[in-house]
Amino acid sequence: MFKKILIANRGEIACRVIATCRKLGIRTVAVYSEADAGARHVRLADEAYCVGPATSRESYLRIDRIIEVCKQSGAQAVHPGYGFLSENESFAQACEQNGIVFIGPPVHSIRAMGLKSAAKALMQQAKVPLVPGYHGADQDPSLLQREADRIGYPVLIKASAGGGGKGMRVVNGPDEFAAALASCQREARTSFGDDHVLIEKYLLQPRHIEIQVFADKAGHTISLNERDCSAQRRHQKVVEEAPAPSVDAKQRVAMGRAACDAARAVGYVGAGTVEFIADSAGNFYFMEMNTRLQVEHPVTEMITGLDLVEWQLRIAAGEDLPLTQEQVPLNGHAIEVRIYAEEPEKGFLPSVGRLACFKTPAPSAHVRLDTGVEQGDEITPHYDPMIAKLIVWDRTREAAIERMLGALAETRIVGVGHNVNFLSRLVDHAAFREGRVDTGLIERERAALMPAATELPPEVFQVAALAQLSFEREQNQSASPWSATDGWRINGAQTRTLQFAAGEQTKNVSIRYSGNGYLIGDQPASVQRLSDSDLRIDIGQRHINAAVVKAGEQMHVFLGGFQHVLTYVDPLVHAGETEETHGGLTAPMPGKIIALLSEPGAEVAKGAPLLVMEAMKMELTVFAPGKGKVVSYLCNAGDQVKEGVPLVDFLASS
Ligand code: MV4
Repeated sequence: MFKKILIANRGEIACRVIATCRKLGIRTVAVYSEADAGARHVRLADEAYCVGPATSRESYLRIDRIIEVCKQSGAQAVHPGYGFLSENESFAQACEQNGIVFIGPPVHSIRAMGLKSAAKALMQQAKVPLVPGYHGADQDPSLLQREADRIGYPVLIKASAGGGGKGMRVVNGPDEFAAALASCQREARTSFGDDHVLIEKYLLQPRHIEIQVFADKAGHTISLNERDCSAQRRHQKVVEEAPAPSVDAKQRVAMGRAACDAARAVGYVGAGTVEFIADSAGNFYFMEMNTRLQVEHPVTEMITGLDLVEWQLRIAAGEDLPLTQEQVPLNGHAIEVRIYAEEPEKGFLPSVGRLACFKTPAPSAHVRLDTGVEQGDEITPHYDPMIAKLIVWDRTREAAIERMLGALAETRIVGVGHNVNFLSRLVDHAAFREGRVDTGLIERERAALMPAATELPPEVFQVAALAQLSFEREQNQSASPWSATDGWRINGAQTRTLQFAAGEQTKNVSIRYSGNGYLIGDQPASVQRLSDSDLRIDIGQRHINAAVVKAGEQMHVFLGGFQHVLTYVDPLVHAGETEETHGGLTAPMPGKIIALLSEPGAEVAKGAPLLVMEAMKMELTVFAPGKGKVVSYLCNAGDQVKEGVPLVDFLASS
């Protein structure tokens, strides 16, 4: 086994790999960008080296620097994690040339799966089921049109060099084909430098089911069951689970065999994932093979009890697979959700900021949390906005769903926008509970998953008000008794009215002081602090367990499994203020302008989409803040913009 390895990655996956290395007594070398100098993976590793500025291209993607650090530190092998250099042939090759073991498949396997058309031809030879289609070398447009007509509409045109949903066009009929082909080729040429396409029958509402495979250098290849990753939003996976609710034992064996055939066909070694799409009739078809460890590998670990990173290390060090196909366990059910720094309420706008509060459920046999950040760390705009993966396990799928809802309810994140409430609604949704998950679910159910801001229950405001009083009381206890600012003592009044705002809604809560407690209306109320944020509240006969975290004027109320954000309108802070008018429209974060959606002079309604930009690997839309006029655009498609740069000269109408 290796004595020391380098981890060419950051964030949660770097931390994940370090954990297994520690267990096996392997020393770890981290690399980091200037933006990550204080990151958790740097804190956990035995040694760490800066490889460049924040931009990935200048740091985590610098093959030369990473090889240099291997030599300098004496690392014998490199674990690439996922993303960055994990599926980069040149990197795997550079490792080999420098006598460093690449903890991943051989260069030829990465190359064979990199090009879709060539991979499909190989899969056809290996008798792996393929979606009916055309993947030939002849790219004559009239031939492609004839092939599409033969396959039957709808068809999907895919860029051969594409992946992860980029460079695809759905074509619904023969007369749409030529234009869609031209547009797909144009995108493929600019994005991948290769305009080769293939054509497939387009399956409606498929499930995304993938098989984890492992192969050793002796040629043994086995599958470790499937994962269902159908719950996606714009090709970003949101929830993954194992086993797949739609797959029975027979189909599992068939898919496992097909996946092993696919891996053998490219001489695979190490951990890999063979992606299939499956229709409602139980047919499944090869899509692509990911030649790396995947983000969602923990659900497979939970149902098999195996450490997949340990297997990767052992195989890379030349050991044989420790189990035969028949010995692979499948116990219970595991679900993973990806907690992202993004705001579902604002069109999933990525969010950046410092994690003022980051509390997660305690790890156990049922709950696992993989993360690269801790409370106090910052989510920056430079990398993927994933904050953490929350993984649960239980005996049955139903029990795992309840575990997940409980774990999400215990998760408290303040300081950046996040999708925890959204995840709770998704996992609790009837379609998800019933296992009716396909790739269109989130889009179809967006109204249920992102309910328009409704009036919050009065209880939320009452909890916030009681929490505010308890915070004030605590502050005053540590100061001189004469500095007490409780409204009723200053004014000698018996009633204190606290004002809160939540979205468009404002609410006053009046609380009367009564002996050693409070009265809300005619209900006696009390509040007890259990920790810095946990509260035990009694209102009338009701006991309420809640938590309230203050961040400036914001009060984050965690109640009944959901997080509510209120603003406490502190009269001392707001004295003398006048209402602010809306400012210009500026870039919410650094990124690239993708498209302008309106035109100068256009009169638009509140919420009208004005432009699309790409930031943190996500597309985000900038909307009109109110009814008004687009005076002019201050940017063009293709521009790289810094945070805060004005994008649109917008004139709000009164
Ligand atoms: C498809 C398809 C329907 N029919 N191919 C999207 C990403 C890439 N890996 C393959 N993708 C798809 N290929 C045919 N012939 C639908 C998708 C697809 C999809 C696949 C898996 C998970 C989510 C998806 C979301 C939209 C479309």
